[in-house]
Amino acid sequence: MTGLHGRTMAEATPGTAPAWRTDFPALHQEVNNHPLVYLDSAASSQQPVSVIDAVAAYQRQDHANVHRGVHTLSHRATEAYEGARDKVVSFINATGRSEIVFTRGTTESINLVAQSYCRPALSSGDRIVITHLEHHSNIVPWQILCEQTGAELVVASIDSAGQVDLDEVKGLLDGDVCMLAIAHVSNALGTVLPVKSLIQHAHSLDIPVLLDGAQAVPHMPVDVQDLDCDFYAFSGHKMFGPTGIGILFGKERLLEDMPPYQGGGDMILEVHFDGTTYNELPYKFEAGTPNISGAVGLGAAIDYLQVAGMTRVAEHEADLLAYMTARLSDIEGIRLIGTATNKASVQSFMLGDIHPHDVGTILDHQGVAIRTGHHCAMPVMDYFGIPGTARASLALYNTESDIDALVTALVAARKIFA
Ligand code: 7TS
Repeated sequence: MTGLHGRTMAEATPGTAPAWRTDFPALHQEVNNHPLVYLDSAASSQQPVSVIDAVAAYQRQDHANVHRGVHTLSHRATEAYEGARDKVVSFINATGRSEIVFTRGTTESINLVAQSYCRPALSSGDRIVITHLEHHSNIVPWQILCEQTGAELVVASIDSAGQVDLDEVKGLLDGDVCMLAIAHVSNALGTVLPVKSLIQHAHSLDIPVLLDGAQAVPHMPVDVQDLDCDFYAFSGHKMFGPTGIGILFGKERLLEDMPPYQGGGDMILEVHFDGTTYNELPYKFEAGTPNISGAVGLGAAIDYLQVAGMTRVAEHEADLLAYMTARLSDIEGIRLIGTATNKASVQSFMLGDIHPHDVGTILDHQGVAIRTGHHCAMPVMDYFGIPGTARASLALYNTESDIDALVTALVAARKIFA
């Protein structure tokens, strides 16, 4: 197989980015008469052929509803669905299946915690602490909760590099705080937050911690027992799996005490008009027919990442991010947004006074896919006083030649607007 970048399978060393690239069919196409350079994995990553094939095989042979049939296909579908849950358990080192709830994505996972864990416990005067760099998914569910309960949302500030101040966040935590909900990695800025230290401090005050791991899980090893977080939310489609499937990890003793988030089939043991008993974990939180093929694809994506090795992925992306930052810094008139000391996989920037959307459009004409706009992090844009940024985001399949193509396209964009 020859990719558009001229590499052959024979040249690609196994376990390196060029080899990983060959596994992703979508990367090997032309867009606007240029080889596609995909630098938008923070929005959604591409899928390896093993994921595409696993979903297709499931759809062709094994599809039926789960947990409810005596027939063979229903058994196969149940095995595939529950097998995917086992893969998640091992991938993030949860203590067991009861701690892994399948959801639609990070967004639903966070809403579930807000409504099921926090809402029954909250009263007026209680506080939820987040940071200024959160994705809207980790802002709006808490705003809704505050409207419902009279609780207060407290926001820890960021500095001009896009970092949170550990001591400031710690200073916001006291006995009235019922949740610290923070990103593990910022999607707009790439900042890696000092989550372990914050979790330790929060726990010393009996405050539970939710981590939004949407931008961490595809890029670094994540061990929820080592982190000791209480909840961890992430999405399948940012980790080389399908859309519409996500995960909520929750510590079993917390999930056990939480009421169901939604009612319906599968989440019950018995239903009578004089009372209903709920199913055991994690099914209590999975009302209705779930996204079975999504789970199958997610399981295959986890298999792919386990073989790739998350430490190797993290090392590759760290090298690539350093290369991208250095190359972008050399472009005349560029302003990098998000320059934290500890970063992962993302670089936002402004190119002179060219509107980010214009930058994105000109890059697309050259086959380079980046995201432009507020990245669902409007408060970050407010802080920097800008309407949005252009953002290049990396995944394991990117290479230095992708960065070179980005830089060439940006230099061309500057000339057009000069
Ligand atoms: N949290 C973070 C940190 C994210 O980056 C995203 C999606 C979400 C939550 C929501 O995930 P979902 O799968 O439930 O939608 N981030 C982006 C992005 O950066 N560009 O498009 C989506």
